[in-house]
Amino acid sequence: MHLYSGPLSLFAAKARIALEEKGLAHELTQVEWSLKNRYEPHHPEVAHLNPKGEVPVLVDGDVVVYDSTLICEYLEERNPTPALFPTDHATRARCRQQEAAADEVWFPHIWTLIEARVYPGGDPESAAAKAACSALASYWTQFDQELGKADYYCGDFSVADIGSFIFTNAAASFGAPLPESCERMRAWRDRVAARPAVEKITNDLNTAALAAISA
Ligand SMILES: N[C@@H](CCC(=O)N[C@@H](CS)C(=O)NCC(=O)O)C(=O)O
Repeated sequence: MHLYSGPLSLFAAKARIALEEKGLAHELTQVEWSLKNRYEPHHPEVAHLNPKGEVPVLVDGDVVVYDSTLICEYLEERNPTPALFPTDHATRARCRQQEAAADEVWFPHIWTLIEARVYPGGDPESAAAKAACSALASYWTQFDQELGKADYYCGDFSVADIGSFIFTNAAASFGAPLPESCERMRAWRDRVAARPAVEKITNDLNTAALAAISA
């Protein structure tokens, strides 16, 4: 298998963690990214394989899958163990819903913070950045309550934890950390961070972030 990733791509990090958790051998291509040009020009293979021009893209023989959510689902069906999705339909739906919420409800606010804090011309004190921090704070409180006493969001570790962790971790770097009041979520974050697969990919993201800052 071959994964096209991006050194700072949070979506690609989700796919990378799933591959590592399942212990699946793969080659990795990190496409170019810079503060100035972002992903332009797109990597030619990514442009060819994904009409959206985005990473991650997984190539497995003749099979091409783009989109982190679909890649995680493909990997689960290809290699069901260790499982990254719950088995019963209701918990599986809850898992998928949280993974989608992290991508589509949390991430837009994190993107607002990235634009405000990382890219030239952004204003970390803007009304939009403040609104993003306050929206994320309410999602953290909600997640903390939903987690209850469970170690992981759906009981066992799943893709809901992968996506939620990646975006929670990024949000903390961009001004929306977990408050002390979210004790259960903070313990969950530490538990997820300590998993070898997660630690490996988080270290790669941190190294890439440092390189981008000092470039
Ligand atoms: N929904 C997609 C989102 C993927 C995405 O937004 N990828 C970004 C990097 S994090 C990208 O490749 N952007 C290319 C561009 O902006 O041109 C997924 O889950 O994989």
